[in-house]
Amino acid sequence: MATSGSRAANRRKHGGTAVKIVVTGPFSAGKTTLIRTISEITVLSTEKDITDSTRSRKAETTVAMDFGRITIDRDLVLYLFGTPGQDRFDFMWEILGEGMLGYVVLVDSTRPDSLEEAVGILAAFRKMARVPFVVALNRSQGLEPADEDRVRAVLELADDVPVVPCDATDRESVKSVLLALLYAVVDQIDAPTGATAVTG
Ligand SMILES: Nc1nc2c(ncn2[C@@H]2O[C@H](COP(=O)(O)OP(=O)(O)OP(=O)(O)O)[C@@H](O)[C@H]2O)c(=O)[nH]1
Ligand SMILES: [Mg+2]
Repeated sequence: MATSGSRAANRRKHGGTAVKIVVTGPFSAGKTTLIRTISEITVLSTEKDITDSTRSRKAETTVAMDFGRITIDRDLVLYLFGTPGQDRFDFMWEILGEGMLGYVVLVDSTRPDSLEEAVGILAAFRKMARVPFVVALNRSQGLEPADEDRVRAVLELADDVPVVPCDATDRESVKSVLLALLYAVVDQIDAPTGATAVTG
């Protein structure tokens, strides 16, 4: 006889949905940090020492991917894939984007060039899949309307794309970024023309 406990375990194993979320964005935006902050498993990272001129900004960079996991509830598990930020590793973007439900574009709000770098990355991701995404502004204390307007203009965002402030080192903040993305996914499923975009 199956107890309710074993039924629940079974459901977790067989009935829960695991979805893939990608965290992308420019060099040093905080992608690896964000995934390490929220993951319930030890993050698999592929960081290597930097040897070129960008070394002055930090010692290591992601060369292939980060991988983490967060359980939202019994029925929903997010697998988080972080991309490299340097475009010499951009061949990984498409590999990591395969089958994603949605993605986060993380930008360092303290560096103007980070937003400029995000333009090309976002163009590549938009071309790859018409799935929902959110733009998260790391290292920002709140979000001034003028800052949001600038981000929306530079990235040419539609009104329904969320722009959210973020602290990649803070678990609650990272959680709110992921929830904003999940709400955007649900909104797109609910929208009359959205269902095909999510699956296509
Ligand atoms: N204070 C502060 N530091 C941060 C935050 N996010 C990241 N950092 C620091 O910024 C540096 C870069 O963060 P990473 O997580 O390596 O950035 P990344 O986007 O994975 O970088 P690449 O993989 O090289 O593109 C690290 O030294 C982090 O500790 C943040 O929200 N606040
Ligand atoms: Mg990284």
